[in-house]
Amino acid sequence: MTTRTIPAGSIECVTGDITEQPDMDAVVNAANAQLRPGGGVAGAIHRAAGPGLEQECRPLAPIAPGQAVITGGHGLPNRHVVHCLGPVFGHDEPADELLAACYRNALQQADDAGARSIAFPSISTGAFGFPLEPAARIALRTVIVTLPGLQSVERVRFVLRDTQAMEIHQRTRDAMLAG
Ligand code: AR6
Repeated sequence: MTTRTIPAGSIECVTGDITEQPDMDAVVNAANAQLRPGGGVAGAIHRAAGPGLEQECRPLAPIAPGQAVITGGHGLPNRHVVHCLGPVFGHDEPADELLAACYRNALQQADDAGARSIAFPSISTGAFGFPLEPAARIALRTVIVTLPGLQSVERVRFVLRDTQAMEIHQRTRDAMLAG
């Protein structure tokens, strides 16, 4: 894991599994509109959380691209799960703005709930096909500009599935914070 600290808080990059971040108050789900289990991150989060999560999600669905809703963590080691619907690349437009809205709205939901730390996967870069490099730039830029306006969130972690995604996020973060 590597960490960079700015006045408003710290931004961490780590390789790993979003369901195995016990020291974070909130984790983010790369959800589907119906807030159902599905594959990828959503499948892993619902598997680890258990059926209570799907039950809590049901009345909150459907959500629109860019939107975020918050639930409890159930069987996860985290107090909150923030469910975001990323844009389907090549379909939901403007994709960049919708992806930025995911990160901004997720941070705001966690902040409103009093969370001090939140872990994100790379939203939209799996089944939804968003290319990793531009997605990383949008994610990092949105976190860097949003953090100073938040009350309680002070630690943001990006949990990346492989070393390539980890290196892209780390390089993007360090370039944005340089100078
Ligand atoms: N921990 C961290 N990152 C992960 C994990 C994990 N356990 N599993 C996958 N990734 P995706 P999307 C990475 O497809 O593109 C679902 O079926 C993965 O390598 O989970 O927003 C939902 O039901 C990729 O880089 O989310 C939706 O229908 C990133 O997380 C749809 O997929 C996101 O991959 C959402 O698609």
